Amino acid sequence: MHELFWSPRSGSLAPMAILEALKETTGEGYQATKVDTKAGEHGTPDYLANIHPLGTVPALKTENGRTLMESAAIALYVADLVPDNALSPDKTGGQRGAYLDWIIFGSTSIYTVYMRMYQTAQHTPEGIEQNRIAELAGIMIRDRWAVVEQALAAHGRPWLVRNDVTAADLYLAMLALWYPDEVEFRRSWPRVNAMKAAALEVPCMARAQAIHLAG
Ligand SMILES: N[C@@H](CCC(=O)N[C@@H](CS)C(=O)NCC(=O)O)C(=O)O
Repeated sequence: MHELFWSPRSGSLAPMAILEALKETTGEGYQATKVDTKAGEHGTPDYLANIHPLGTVPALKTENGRTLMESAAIALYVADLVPDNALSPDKTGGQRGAYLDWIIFGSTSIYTVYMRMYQTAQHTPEGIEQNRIAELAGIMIRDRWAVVEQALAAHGRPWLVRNDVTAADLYLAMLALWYPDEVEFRRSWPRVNAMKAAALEVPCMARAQAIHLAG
């Protein structure tokens, strides 16, 4: 059985949603192991040695014993296990490239910028003001959501990759939830906001969100 190490309001939301989809479609459950980051459980020698060497969440212990340590890798890996390409386009089809691109864009170009906004101290070199780093991250994150908005406007679909939802939408919706100003988000990037709202209504995502909110 897969084991997901997760914590509320973190990058474990989309991976959990996809595990929920796997459970729903195949009956294959997973173990959700909550990591109390406020209590520092992600920094214990055991967690660092056996789960994640950087002490972050999420992490996924797979059935073959390998532990995946990147949210995007977990999302991609589990989505490929969901039957009938329900959350991931076929490898041979023309949508696969865009699908991979959006998840990796989310994890490298958006997630990392949020970390500069929310964990500013860890991302500030000595001698530089933390406020300056957070301010620059704020500018960068707006540019990046504008890229997603433009893509949705260009093809006119509610979802990023195809006419129905993929793991890329769930992943980007998770990131959209982290924006600090909901009103600004809705006003500035209405299509992304609509995609986020629609993603939260997908049953697997709604269940994962409920678990995360109950936290
Ligand atoms: N690149 C990693 C980033 C993971 C990450 O930074 N997770 C945050 C929560 S969203 C975390 O665990 N922070 C705890 C800490 O760094 O102390 C991924 O995509 O999984």
